Amino acid sequence: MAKRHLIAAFAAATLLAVGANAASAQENIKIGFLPGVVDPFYQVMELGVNKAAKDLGIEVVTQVPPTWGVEAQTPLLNAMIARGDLNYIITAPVDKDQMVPALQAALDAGIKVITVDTFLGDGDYVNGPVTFPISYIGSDNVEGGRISARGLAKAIGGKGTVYINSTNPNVSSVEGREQGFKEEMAKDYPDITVLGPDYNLDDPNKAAQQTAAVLEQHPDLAGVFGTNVFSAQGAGNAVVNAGLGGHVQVVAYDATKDAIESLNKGDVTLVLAQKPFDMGYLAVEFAAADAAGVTSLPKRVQTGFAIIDKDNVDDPNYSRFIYKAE
Ligand code: T6T
Repeated sequence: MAKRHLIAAFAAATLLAVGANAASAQENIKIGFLPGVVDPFYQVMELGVNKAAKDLGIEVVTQVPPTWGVEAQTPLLNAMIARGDLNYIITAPVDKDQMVPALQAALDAGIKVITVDTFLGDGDYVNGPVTFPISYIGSDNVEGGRISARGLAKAIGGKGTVYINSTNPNVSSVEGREQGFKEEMAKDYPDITVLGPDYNLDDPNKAAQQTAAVLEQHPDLAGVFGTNVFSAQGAGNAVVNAGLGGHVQVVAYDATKDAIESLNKGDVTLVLAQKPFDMGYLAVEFAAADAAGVTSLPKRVQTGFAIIDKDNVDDPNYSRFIYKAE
């Protein structure tokens, strides 16, 4: 064989070998997916995880906590570690500090961690207090809070009292939303007073009761910001039950069908759609890339928003981001 052909044959064989290694790295990894709770947001994220797993030929084991909290998420995480067959865990930590030791234990057991939607520590996995996760893939929730503040301020004509209903303290996602909302109101809207947050522990009934109490105490309430699916749902129901639908403006984080129905009825002003499908899909791709030897994965990926109002809700460029879990 001429030298030229020998070199070509060697190069082809090397490429094949690299390809085979990459393929086997993907085929051999097994991923655990542990979201925050059962809700439409994480159901769509699971669709993204499963689609990427199918596309890449990777096995995924999913466990979903029935309620939001460290006491519900930790035993499922421990069980995932105890299986002994997982290489990666993709998870939304339900508390930015309290979930650190259990996830550090996963790493110590040889399982690499990617966080989606929520972060550990301060979310800066390069210079912050927690750096062991491969990446944090999720929305810029502080910016989402600012967008919500601007939307609500505009809807109430730049003055009045507004109220935040949220889930739990120390959850990076909703904490960021509250922070961005308050900062934006303090910066640009001196005639708006912000009440809350009240914490509903991710229970829509509690959110409704809390909002009903605020409506009673503040009959002049102009607007409500619900920082996630169940906060917005409960707070929105309280507004409607008080006969104030369309009068008290509601901004809803998370584009569930329920939120969009309320938008169409005029009971909700603005809906922020996150991109949970992208978060799930990208996280699986990151695990596969890491297993294949990629070393330059970004430690932070922002997935963006679609901001849905009554003028664009039927535009497919926006409506495609409504959470459809089936
Ligand atoms: O808003 C999402 C998620 O981003 C948040 O971390 C927790 O609540 C949701 O899952 C919606 O219920």
